[in-house]
Amino acid sequence: MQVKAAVAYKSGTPLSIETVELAGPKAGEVLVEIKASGVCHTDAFTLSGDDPEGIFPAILGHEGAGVVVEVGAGVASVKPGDHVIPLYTPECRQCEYCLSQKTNLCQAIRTTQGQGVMPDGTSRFSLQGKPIFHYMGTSTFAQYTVMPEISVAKIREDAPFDKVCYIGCGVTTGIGAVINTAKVQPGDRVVVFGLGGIGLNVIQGARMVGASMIIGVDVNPSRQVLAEKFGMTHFVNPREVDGDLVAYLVSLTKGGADHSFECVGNVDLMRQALECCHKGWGVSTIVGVAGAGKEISTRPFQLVTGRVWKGSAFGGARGRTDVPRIVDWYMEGKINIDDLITHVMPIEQINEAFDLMHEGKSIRSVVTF
Ligand code: NAD
Ligand code: AHE
Ligand code: ZN
Repeated sequence: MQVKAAVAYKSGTPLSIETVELAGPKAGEVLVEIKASGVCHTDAFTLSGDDPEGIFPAILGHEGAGVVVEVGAGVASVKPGDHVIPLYTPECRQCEYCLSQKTNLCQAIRTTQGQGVMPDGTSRFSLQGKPIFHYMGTSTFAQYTVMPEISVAKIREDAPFDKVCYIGCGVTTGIGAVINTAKVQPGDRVVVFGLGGIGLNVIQGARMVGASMIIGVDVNPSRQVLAEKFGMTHFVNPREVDGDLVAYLVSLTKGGADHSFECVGNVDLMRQALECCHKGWGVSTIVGVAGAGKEISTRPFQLVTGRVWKGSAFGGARGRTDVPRIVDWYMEGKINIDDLITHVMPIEQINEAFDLMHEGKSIRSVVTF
């Protein structure tokens, strides 16, 4: 079939709206009509050329919601008409990783997903006979996309696509990092570096679990008002701090944070996030994605003296199990998504969504089809 899609031809250039060819789902795959898709900083990261796995031409997008249109042979868990959220972290429930119950990082299709193809090694997308690569197994910047069955979470049908698409990455990543990965406890003092689409969800999660102090750190002062609405108790603009930021945060938290989260993707901030943690027990969770060639560093003494460095992908969530529950939380009013979706636009204007992100003017832009 012919489908409208935003194609990334090469790194560092705007996306191009094209009509591309999409082949139907093969065995174990599903064809999904994407109704809405958020634009995450990771899409911009890959488009910038900083992603070691970046591969072009590709159809980016990994924060979508839509409807199953057709299923391939052997697909049993979803049927045409089902509403779904695509999962860049699938959940096969059969691989060593899924069965371990120690991680959400299902590895059933990770190799081919990273190569931009379906599990059989081929792409379903093409243009003028040449393949276009899939992205993160989802490619939600297309009106229709094909995914493995294990890469979709079935959700309730009364949930609005243009809101719950954000659960496909940002909401789940932020709240999940707090609940699943860090396991923040009531009364904990929390520091969040980066108050964008992910960091504000970390703040929302920290408030949900009863953190007593939630400090937000961002160089963009316009983030303060919204962050306070989501539960931030103190705002710190590093550019307005006299002297060392780490010492300032340790003092503000009266000895160091119980938990910190890096939600920017900057390795210098990752070090500050670790070092502002409390001696003996503070845990720092890296959520931000750093570019090719970047490495983190600290004095090993920071770890010897009890600080812990962790990382979190997709908030430690098992998508097919956890995503429908998070959609329920939204529909029950337990979490706020609406105030974080600052811009909605047709797919034709997707490059404006990237501009707004880079200018610090949006939290989440959602494109619709
Ligand atoms: P965003 O652009 O919405 O927000 C980034 C925020 O960081 C902005 O508010 C910006 O002002 C702030 N910032 C930039 N430089 C800063 C500095 N030096 N000090 C303090 N604040 C600074 O991005 P996002 O969508 O929230 O994504 C954040 C990061 O999380 C990205 O690296 C993204 O790739 C990553 N991410 C990771 C996962 C995961 O599963 N681990 C999932 C989604 C996104
Ligand atoms: N491909 C990059 C890493 C990108 C990355 O870390 N992706 C996160 C999700 S970001 C969503 O916005 C993730 O889940 N990673 C786990 C995985 O298996 O990809 C690189 O550095 O090569
Ligand atoms: Zn994302």
